[in-house]
Amino acid sequence: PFLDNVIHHSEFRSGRYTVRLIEDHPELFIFRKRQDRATKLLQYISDVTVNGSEGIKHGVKKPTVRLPSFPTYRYDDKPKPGTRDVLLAEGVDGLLRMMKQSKQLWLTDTTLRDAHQSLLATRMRTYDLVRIADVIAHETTGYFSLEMWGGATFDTSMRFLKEDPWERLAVLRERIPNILFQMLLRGANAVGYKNYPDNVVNHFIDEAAMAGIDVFRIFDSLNWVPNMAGSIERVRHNGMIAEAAICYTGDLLDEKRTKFNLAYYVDLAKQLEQAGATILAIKDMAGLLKPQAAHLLVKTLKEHVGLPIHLHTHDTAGTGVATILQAVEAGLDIADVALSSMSGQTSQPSSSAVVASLMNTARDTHLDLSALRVQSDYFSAIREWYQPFESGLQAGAADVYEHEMPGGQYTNLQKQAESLGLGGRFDEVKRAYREVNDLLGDIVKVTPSSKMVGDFALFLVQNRISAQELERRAHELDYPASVVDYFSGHMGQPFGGFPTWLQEAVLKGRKALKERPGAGLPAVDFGQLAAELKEKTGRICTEQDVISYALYGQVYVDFSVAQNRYSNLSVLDTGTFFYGLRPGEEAIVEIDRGKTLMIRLISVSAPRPDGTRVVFYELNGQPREVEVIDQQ
Ligand code: 3PY
Ligand code: ZN
Repeated sequence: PFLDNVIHHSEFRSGRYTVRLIEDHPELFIFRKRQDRATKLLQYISDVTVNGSEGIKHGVKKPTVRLPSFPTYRYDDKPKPGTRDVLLAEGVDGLLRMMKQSKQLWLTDTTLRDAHQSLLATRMRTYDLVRIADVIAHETTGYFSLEMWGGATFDTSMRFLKEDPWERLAVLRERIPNILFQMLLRGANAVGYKNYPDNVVNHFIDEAAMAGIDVFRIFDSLNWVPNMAGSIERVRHNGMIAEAAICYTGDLLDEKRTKFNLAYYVDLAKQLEQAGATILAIKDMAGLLKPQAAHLLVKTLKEHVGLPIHLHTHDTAGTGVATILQAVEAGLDIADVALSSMSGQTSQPSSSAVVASLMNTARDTHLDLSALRVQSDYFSAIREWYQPFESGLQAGAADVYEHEMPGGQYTNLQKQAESLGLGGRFDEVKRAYREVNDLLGDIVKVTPSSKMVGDFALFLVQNRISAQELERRAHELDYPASVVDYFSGHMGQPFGGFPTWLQEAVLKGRKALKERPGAGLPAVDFGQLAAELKEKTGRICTEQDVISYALYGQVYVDFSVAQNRYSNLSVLDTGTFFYGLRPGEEAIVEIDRGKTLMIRLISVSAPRPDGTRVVFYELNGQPREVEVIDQQ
């Protein structure tokens, strides 16, 4: 077990360990009890088979998935060197120099994070990502980076998938050592929905850098630089790439919408350059940046700041590829795309469309279309498993210019609406979303401000209150917690300030913060937190566990309890994880390298008088039975 601990330790995996690894890390001597993992996994499969899983009701038809063939590699096959090798050998400056000299357009593939956050409510499991990881490392080495962590993946993996986000990072890092890994960091909100104490954000950045994140895209949900400066500095302190983002909203080309104009973005970009950003990102989280506006914005920013520019857009209305190409005309350095089967609509524009468009031009990306196709075919097949999380949209929709909802929020808000019984009234929710934006004085909407606008919109729809009625009755209402938080200044300060009438109505005499919230939050005592966590979970925790707990509290505890009950569920194939097994079906589960369980479900008994059923299996040829409470 000691050797096991060492080889799984993040510093050991990242190759950044020193000879003092063992002395500096007492947790290496913590040996988790050997558990009967087979029994725990059978318990999970039985629970799902009888009762369904989160978001998928019992009885939903299990899709048939036929995986296309793709190349396989031996463990000791080394992929060709990529951008990460340049970063490790020549540092940040060396990497930027190399990129500039190359003249090509560089691409970030978002399939492993934003694409599935935007299309499938962030539900894609580590199991499915890892299986294609070797192919990515070997066949598409020429990316700038892979966005594979952060945003909602941290929350969703623990809350819904019962997976450890740190484990996802570790296993992908091991398989893809050569391409930069990029994460989305919500500045002072880290990977959560509220401002955290500075030492939590700093500690999170340190651990993420050590575990293998190279590029941190840092943004603030109100474009408020004081909430980003600390993260930029900390990423730099770790020797990593601080990509600071300006969030784009409104419409630069619309002369009637003057609040977020060119001067606003240039000023913001200059402040971020001053704060120490390595790269400037334009984060068009909703897909509102039209092609000509992208040209104007990139060209103007290039005239005023000296940083490479990285464009992130969503293809919601269908303008994504055109937007990227116009930005390339204006000198864009890096663009975000997703594999074609995971692109379009609320996701990123298609990588193959961009690669093909630039082929044989001065900005040729040098990526291979057939290699992209193999990966796209893989995701096209496994996407079937995630059918219940699809938005139901058949094509792009220009109503995004009305509601301005971030792509990454769309399917998540839809799920939130369904859970409140408002699934059939989502059009009303989208309209209310826009009305709330107008009531707030037109604000930047991205996590967590977008979550607040979404909560506010759901509140209005659920209570059947129109925007006009709200204006009349503002003082009588009790608002959702996130709305109170926003008006209390706990997310920072919006550009142009709060509408006073609404702020007074929401706060009802409570005081609003004007300062940076993190500055007033007491530092967290991680030692005390570790002790508390041990008490709650009965487990001795690693530094990563403690950080997850500091960020996610009860969500982490629930996840940890689920892990104690079921063991590590990321070993299960996705069909079994979401839909369980039918009589006669088999799951082959590799619980450790070379250690495999053959699980065959034989039958499920009728309910007994006490409400339980018995599920009969063959486990590696031996009969086993598991009792489950039927909750249907
Ligand atoms: C997130 O913060 O999760 C986002 O994707 C914002 O666009
Ligand atoms: Zn996005």
